[in-house]
Amino acid sequence: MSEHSYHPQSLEAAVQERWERSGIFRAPDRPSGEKFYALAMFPYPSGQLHMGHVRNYSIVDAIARYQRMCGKTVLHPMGWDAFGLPAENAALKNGSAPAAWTFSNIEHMRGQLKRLGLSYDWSREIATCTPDYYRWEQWLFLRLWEKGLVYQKESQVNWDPVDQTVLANEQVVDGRGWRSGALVERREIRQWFLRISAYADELLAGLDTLQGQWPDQVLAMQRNWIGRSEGAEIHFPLASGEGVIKVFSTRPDTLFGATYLAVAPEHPLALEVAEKDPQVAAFIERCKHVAVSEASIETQEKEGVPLGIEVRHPLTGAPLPVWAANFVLLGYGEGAVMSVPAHDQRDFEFARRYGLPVRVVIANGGGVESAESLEAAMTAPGIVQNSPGFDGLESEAAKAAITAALEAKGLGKKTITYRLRDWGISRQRYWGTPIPMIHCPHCGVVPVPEQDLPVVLPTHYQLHDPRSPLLDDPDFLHVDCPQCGAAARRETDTMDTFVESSWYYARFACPDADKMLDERAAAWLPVDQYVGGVEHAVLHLLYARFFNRLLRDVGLLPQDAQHDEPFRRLLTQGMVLKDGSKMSKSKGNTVDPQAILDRYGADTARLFILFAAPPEQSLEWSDSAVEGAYRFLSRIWRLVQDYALPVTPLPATLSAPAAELRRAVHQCIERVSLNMAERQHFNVAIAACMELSNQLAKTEAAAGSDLHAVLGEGLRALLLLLSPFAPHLTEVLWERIGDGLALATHPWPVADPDALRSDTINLVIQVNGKLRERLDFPAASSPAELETAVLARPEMARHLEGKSVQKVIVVPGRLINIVVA
Ligand code: ANZ
Ligand code: ZN
Repeated sequence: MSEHSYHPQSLEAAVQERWERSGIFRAPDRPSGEKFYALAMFPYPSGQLHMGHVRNYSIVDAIARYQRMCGKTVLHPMGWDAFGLPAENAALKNGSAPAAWTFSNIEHMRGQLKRLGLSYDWSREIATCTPDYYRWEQWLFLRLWEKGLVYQKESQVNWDPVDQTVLANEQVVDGRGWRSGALVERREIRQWFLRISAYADELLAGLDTLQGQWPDQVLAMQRNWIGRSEGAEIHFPLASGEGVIKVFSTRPDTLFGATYLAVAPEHPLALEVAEKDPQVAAFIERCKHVAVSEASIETQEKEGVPLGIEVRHPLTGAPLPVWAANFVLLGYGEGAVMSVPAHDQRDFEFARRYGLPVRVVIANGGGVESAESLEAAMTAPGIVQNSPGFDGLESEAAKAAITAALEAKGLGKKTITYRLRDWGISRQRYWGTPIPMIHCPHCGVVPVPEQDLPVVLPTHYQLHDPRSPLLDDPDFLHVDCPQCGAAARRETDTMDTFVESSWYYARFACPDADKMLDERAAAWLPVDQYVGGVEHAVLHLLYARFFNRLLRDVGLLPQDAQHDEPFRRLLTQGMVLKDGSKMSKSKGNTVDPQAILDRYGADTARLFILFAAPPEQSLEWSDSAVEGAYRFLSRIWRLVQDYALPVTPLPATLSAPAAELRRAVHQCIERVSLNMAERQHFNVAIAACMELSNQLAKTEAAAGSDLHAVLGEGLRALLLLLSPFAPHLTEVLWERIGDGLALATHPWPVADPDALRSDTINLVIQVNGKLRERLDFPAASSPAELETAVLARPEMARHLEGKSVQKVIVVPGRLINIVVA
């Protein structure tokens, strides 16, 4: 290695080895002083790092390094989200075992991450597919079962009739099995659910505490997903015989406008009628072929069929017909709706189509609309009419009054409904955490006793078809019932892999604990800065927020506001694009990070990716900008190598050029610091460093001069400021011109207010409001002094010739306007 040229490969390897030996990035068990927990969403070990990873980890590493230099005790861990379908698919394709495939991918990717020089505490590495990790998930599952937060219910799956297996949604392509090509069928099977709905209110309220710390868009998506609706549960007694139909409505003020009821096609009442009525049965059958998603239900043609049943209006007793309709969701509210065609558009279209009555009960501004002339529903709130006993009330007041009247008759109550459904965690897949339950022919469902945990997932199978090998393994399946001792069968469902990623951030604090979490978790949590893709805006982040509360409620995290939320601040990084579209294997437009590392080194890759765009925006790949980042680092290299040592201390007073250079140095410190902490616009921070480096490069200073001393201070500052982005290069250069302290833990530079203060100010000179000149003046000049100085300038004579000065306006710090006539 020549001392005079920049060779990133050997330089970076040497620095990384030094970091590893010194353990400088090890976090202590408990933070001393102020802590900072920096975390990137951990990767799935697919085999190769892609640019999205590089971006994500470069962002977090810059933040972690900055915080470390600010004196905080930093935790910055890394691990692997290692269960999931791709391992099974790969195993089917090339005959490898999923475990072997996964671990060899981890090996390779760990090497790539180390090559990037990320400041991880590798002693905390976690792979979620190891029993040491997933056993705690099984342990928690048992606790939640005891608390009634786990239950089983029938739920639909995609069934591949040829491969005889349940398919994940992503394995269904155009309605067919990805492997067999067979038409997929819907099947109902019993599955396991976590009762996240019990936390809906708390999960919603918690979002308020994240305001300003999480992107608004993510908060809005979470709010929508939880979907809180205030309204009333209303009971309509069946006209013949016993019982009621319950509906949920957000508009009890429109109760007198209800002209019929509509129930979901799978509503028990519809199913009952279908047994005797072939027309109803045929309708229900037709509805089954529409996907169960809300989106497809919203967009379909609204259809229905009368059930031949009547209910009575809860307040007037008037008879209303009951229909089954395809737009009513079984899983929402009560699975039934009171239809108010005059004030709900869906109900309106349905009523017009089937000739059902329309009754206007909300006055819209001026006159009363006649039901016949309505062309669309009037959905706005207003003044209630046609509602005996409630006429003249405003909608909000009418809601309360009508709900109270229902409550008095025992036919309704105020209620809140959430869109959030319970979390189905059963997967009929092999490569996942076994659900620790046993099915006994006598006792039913029996939990695995705690002392028998973990239920270890066997890893020796060769996969030949997509069916879970657990189903055919007698050693796994057969177990004695823990309650009665009879021959019983182990549960073969495994957990959704979102379960593993719902608590890994807490386990990083205590990866070797002999319980799920120990008190180190409370000491390190919450994560101070979390960074990942916006594609996780809803599910992963919601599940992690849910789990954090579960961990609290089983006593593993403290009951205080400080620990309610797992991630204090969230940054969602933008995508990496090439030629305007997302870099992805399927598009064939990827750039392999390995190739960039081999050619330019890690510092260039990191610097490019942080300089190319603010972190939350998408980033367009550019070969020439990568080249530019490399050239910039090479220039820094030369600049520092060319500096004539030693760096001498600053003299007490500086000449004007030295003071000016020093001001530039400290302005740069100020700008970079602001963009590291608050704004997180690393691109602006790097641009400021580039600007300063140009200025330093232009400075010619004789050794021993005050300018030379300031140049030395400037180069040191530059290395400190650049170190979160290009940690290897800066560390090697720091050895040459630094102050002897280790760079990675060196105090972050602070802008000196004295240096920022300028001796001169630059003012605009106007004549009658027109810009004539820009001039430097001593900063301490009074308005009178400024006026005299300007008027005395020979250059002004030209503008003032033949005119008389009426007055001179001085706007301090900005401009001087000479008004002439
Ligand atoms: C009567 C009514 C009158 C309604 C009116 C709206 C306007 P959000 O706000 O999304 O919670 N609804 C209730 N259960 C339903 C189900 N299972 N499937 C489809 N629709 C259902 O929506 C609540 C409203 O959606 C409820 O208020 C109900 O219609 C309908 F002028 O009741 B409303
Ligand atoms: Zn038993």
